[in-house]
Amino acid sequence: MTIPILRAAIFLFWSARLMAAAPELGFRNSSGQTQLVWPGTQLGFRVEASVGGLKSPVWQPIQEAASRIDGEYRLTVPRDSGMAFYRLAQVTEIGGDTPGDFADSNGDGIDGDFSRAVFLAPPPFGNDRNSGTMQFPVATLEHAVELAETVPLKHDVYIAQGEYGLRAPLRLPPHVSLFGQFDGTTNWGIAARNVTTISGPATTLILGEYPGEVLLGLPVRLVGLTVIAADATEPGGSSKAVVIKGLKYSVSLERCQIYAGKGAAPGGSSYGL
Ligand SMILES: [Ca+2]
Repeated sequence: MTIPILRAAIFLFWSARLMAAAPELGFRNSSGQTQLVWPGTQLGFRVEASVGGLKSPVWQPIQEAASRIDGEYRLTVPRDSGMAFYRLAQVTEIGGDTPGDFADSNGDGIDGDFSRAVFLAPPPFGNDRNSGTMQFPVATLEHAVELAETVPLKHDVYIAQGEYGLRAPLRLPPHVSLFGQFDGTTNWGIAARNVTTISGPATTLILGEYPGEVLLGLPVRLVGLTVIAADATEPGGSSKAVVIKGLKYSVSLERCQIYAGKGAAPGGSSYGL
């Protein structure tokens, strides 16, 4: 039982020397299983296992996502009678995992692609002085959308459960998608039971007719959100939760609940979408 572990240790040392950029992969025994560990600050790596030994290695990613606990990534692997070889490999696919399907298909540790997203969570975890990463999310939807519009390759906002209040209607840029239902921990797990609410004035979200819009050909998705518009206050005004107007790109709303407030007399109406 100890021999496979020893072999793995030797290879990991050799591997770390050849690939200086990769963090060192450590291991420990945990309740009769083997736990692979690496620093929690090293985002974007996944564990691969070789099924062909070391003479003719065939590296395949391990499908299970690592958990980030106490400042380190941990991944428990089965201990059987055969030898096992593991390495850390950098995840290079940009856009390789579409969020919202509750699966981590590119092995970077979250449902989605952390390299493409701005992260948003309620305070105190979220803070608009942060840079919007998994460990340092921002706190307001307005600022998250601003970052997603301006930071290269970051077109998505991943939003933790909680309520985000808008003081004014928010017009979404033409290539920014919003994904709710994350859990708001540093692991950024996702579950259908998590409720992410965007509440705003009588008009809350607006899509289309963005000033100076540049179309990148990216579909826009709103996933796992509850949008609540306030009652209209101006006489005759309507309450509109999501307004879509003059759209030149595709938008999809998935698993969203949209609630308009009451229209104001005389003749104001209530429009969810
Ligand atoms: Ca992923």
